[in-house]
Amino acid sequence: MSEDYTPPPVWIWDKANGGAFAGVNRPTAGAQREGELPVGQHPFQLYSLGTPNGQKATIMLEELLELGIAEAEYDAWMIKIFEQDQFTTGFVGINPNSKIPAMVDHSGPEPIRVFESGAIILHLAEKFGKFLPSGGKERAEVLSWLFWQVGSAPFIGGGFGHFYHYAPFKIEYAIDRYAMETKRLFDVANNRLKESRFLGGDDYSIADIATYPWLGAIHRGDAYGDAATFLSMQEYEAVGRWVAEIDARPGAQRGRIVNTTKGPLERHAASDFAAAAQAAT
Ligand SMILES: N[C@@H](CCC(=O)N[C@@H](CS)C(=O)NCC(=O)O)C(=O)O
Repeated sequence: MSEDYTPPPVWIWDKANGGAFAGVNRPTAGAQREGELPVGQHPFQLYSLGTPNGQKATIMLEELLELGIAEAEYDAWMIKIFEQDQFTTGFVGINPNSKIPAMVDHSGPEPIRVFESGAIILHLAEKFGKFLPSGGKERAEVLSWLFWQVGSAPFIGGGFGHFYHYAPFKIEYAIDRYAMETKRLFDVANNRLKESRFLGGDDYSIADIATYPWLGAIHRGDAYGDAATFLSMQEYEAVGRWVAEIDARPGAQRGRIVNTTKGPLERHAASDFAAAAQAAT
């Protein structure tokens, strides 16, 4: 592997080239081993991990529970992506893309699988009529910001985060390209949040739930080493105001720590948060 590289006529997979993700990434899809998914008692079964994409689903579920909607009770099972849990027959059966989060909705006559974080929070918003306006320009605005986030996340994570933090050597061209795009995305959000309390409008919505785990982690300095300094996060004051407002929401606080070492590794009941906090002391 070298920085001075001329592509051959045909690309051939070299396992050693994956850097931090060498054990995970493959150029093929599909199950790699047998394995069933556990199923708990609650209507929603979530198979995930507490990464920003995983947090979108758990924040949404915890926000619904915070509203007193008991029908949104869920079991969160941990999918250890570095141990290749996403390649079992069970997981691939609910997400052919082998990425967390994936969910099964058991609340109806037959189980419904939902994969892709954006699809999961949209499914829940529609099911419970929460965090998504019912129509008109308000709904269009929330969906626009939701899909903006889903489309942008790979430039931040797979682009900037990968080349700035995880890549085995630092490539200036790649870091420049994705730092520029990540800063541009922060500026898009900052401009919007200067004129609007939340991304979709006056009310907190699934657009915020999708975007907050990504922008919040970088703005707070919790992601990719010292990325907050590198990307001059102090320039994005309106994003900081919005992150602080969501940081204070109990549902967001709980949702951020599910399936992480800071909270319950698996979540099956509200009491799991207190148990995890006590175990940590
Ligand atoms: N577009 C997907 C992306 C999900 C995603 O990238 N998940 C990562 C963790 S954040 C994953 O499961 N990676 C495992 C792998 O690539 O094998 C979504 O939003 O749900």
